[in-house]
Amino acid sequence: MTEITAPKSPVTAAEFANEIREQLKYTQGVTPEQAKPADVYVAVSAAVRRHLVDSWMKTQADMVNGNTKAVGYLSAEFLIGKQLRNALLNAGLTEQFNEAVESLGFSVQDVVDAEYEPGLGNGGLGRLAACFIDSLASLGVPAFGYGIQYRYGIFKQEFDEAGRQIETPDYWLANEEPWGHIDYNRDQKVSFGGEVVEENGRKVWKPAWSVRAVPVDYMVPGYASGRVNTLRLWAAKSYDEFDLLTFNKSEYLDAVKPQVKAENISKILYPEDSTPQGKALRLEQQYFFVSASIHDAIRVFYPGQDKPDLTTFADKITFQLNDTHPVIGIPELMRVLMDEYGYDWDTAWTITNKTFNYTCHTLLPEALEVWPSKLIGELLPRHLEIIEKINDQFESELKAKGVADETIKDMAIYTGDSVRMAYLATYGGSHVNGVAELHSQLLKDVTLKNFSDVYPGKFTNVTNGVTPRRFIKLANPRLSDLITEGLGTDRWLSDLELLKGLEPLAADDEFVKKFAAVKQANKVDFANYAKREYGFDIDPNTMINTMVKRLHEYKRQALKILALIARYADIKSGRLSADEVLPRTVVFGAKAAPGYYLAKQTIQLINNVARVVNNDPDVKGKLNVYFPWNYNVRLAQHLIPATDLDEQISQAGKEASGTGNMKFALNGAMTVGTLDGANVEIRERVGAENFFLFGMTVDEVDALYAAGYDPKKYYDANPRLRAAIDMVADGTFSNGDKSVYADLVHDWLTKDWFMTLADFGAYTDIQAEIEALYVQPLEWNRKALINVANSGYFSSDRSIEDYLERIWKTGPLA
Ligand code: TH1
Repeated sequence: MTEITAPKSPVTAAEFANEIREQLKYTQGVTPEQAKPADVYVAVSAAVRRHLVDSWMKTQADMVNGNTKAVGYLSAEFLIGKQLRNALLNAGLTEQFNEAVESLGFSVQDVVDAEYEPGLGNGGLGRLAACFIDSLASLGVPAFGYGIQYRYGIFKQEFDEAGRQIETPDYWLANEEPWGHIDYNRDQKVSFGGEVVEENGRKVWKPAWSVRAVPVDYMVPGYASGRVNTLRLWAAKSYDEFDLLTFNKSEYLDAVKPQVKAENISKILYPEDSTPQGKALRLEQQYFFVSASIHDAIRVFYPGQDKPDLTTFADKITFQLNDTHPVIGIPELMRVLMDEYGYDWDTAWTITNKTFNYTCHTLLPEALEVWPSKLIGELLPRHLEIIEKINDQFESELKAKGVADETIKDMAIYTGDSVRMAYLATYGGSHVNGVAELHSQLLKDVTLKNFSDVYPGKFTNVTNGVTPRRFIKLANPRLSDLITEGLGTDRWLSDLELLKGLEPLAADDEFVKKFAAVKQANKVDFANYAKREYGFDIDPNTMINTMVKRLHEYKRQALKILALIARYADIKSGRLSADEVLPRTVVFGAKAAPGYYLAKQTIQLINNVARVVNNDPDVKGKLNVYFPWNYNVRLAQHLIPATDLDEQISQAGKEASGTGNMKFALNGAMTVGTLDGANVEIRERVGAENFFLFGMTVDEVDALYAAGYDPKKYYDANPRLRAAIDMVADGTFSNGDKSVYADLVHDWLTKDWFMTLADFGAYTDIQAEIEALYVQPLEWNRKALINVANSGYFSSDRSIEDYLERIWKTGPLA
């Protein structure tokens, strides 16, 4: 008997179909006969939302009236993906939806396809925030996600004829968006600029301009918890519509200037990943959402109170700072407590310190935000004063602790010229965490070493995780069914460590064959999807080898493409005979920041290698390369379940965690990877014999830097590497034009900052091991299944439980 704990439907399919009809009629004003799939999509979404409203209201009421501290997850990015299927799953309405839609004469696929994916994040950091709010709701923990409703999300990626990346705006709000509820009556005023004056011995900020922050609420339904939390994304609106006087003088553009300025704040997501973009508008965005959120929390938790007792604030809500982007919240809460509510400095500091915690997501020192003091002074003059005072207090504290003057200088939050947001966050909050064991260790030993020496108790680790609801249940229904069959229960969806129960089944050949059949069926599905969406002809009987992530030098897409070129050259030159070659389909997905020159050259190179290889009869059926454009959550959900081999090949010490690595392992892909980020922990759990490890360790990387790294040596010593680089240089992938990749080649041979050339040999060597296993499907799949069985730890539910215990000190609603 299989135990099923999934949420039960509140209605029958026929009743749900009626609800859809009602929505179509009374809200959208169309008959089922007139309706298009997009109308049905809107109607269904509204109908599901109605099923969630009672739980949503009850969750809010229990949160405000009870004694359970809430979590406020402050994040500039929430990469939530499409909403409909996830909402249906959590409302227990999936089957009713399928039947109802068909009974209305529509195809389920068409209705689901009508949803436009919101791209309100860049990559791992934004997707992590989305997984975390899903887990918080599923665990029944009261929480708000607080962020920005950008009008334009991450750019849409296209490729031109030459294979170059073209960015086009992502206007995701072009059609009706049924999930976000705009609540004009719960708006907040956010002010900027002006000056600080003294009035009656008190500092008073006289801002120069203000914008209206309007909340747009998204329900965040938990899985089988009966709880629905809120993702509150702020949209910027102008207080001044337009200046009628100016308009009447026919100066139409000038008349709308204030409006444009205000609304620009939430207009666009910055497309940089892992690097800061030092722009005034970015600081405006950060302050905008953080200020609105802090005021919103006071409104929510002290309803109707003019003089609330905010000394209890840290018992009502704990704010998690998702990287440095919301760190301006620390001086903002200080200002609110002192200037708006009259608390003294010390009381305000105690509350602020208890309220905030900081997650650092990177190790690249250049990626920690540093703002020019001048900019902060112009935009937020009162905050700059507060930051200076925090810095003074910090210096005295360090002196009193006997820290050397030199070290105190190195640790300055405020240097005079600039403000270091990571340092402000570390001092201003109670806890600091990294996102994988290795990363947290390096944070303590390197990036924030001085801070960890003085405040060792502040530092902790919380290894990232991913939600099994979206990334197994929704993305991979076949595997989900097989897991449930194997375990005899579907409880693994809310307790992923139960996957461990699959381990004995890895010894059962019949079960392993079923597991292999799931992968094969997923590959066929993906091939069809790739044909339909991109026009690709993927052969599902080849190994599907995937590398999807942002394009960044440290992630080393260059290593993959050079190895691929070497393989191509091997076949061309006859070094490898055709029947020695294991047929492979390599799939890339990656966006490059628009201003990141080498990353964009790498994209162009991948596209042109694909063009040359896929059109060369000499390698036909042996090697194919595809680069579907515009990698996003939807594509991830199709591609990950179909992947045999996943690439996690960053330079050791550079990838803070990675979360794609977890999604692939959980979906039964094998990983080829370095000892970096969460790869280390994945390998520990699935077993060294079930993971393809290669490459230098952090210590070896450091030693090689120290000894003086010269990439040219590796080029000279390895003929296959040399051949590959020479082909890029000589125009093989640019119709003979040697200039196209000249800068990329020059960088490889003279700088190679992330030691791609040094790891090339180890990376190509391990391919033999990979292929020797792949030709034994039963053994390959046995190992892949062992990966699934031992990856339950990488559920974001476990990450959230770690946050609750180590940092937030709160739990589920009673
Ligand atoms: C990523 C990290 O690179 C990745 O290793 C990690 O798994 C993920 O965060 C989640 O923790 C980062 N994304 C960003 C984005 C910006 C700035 C810094 C980072 S670090 C904009």
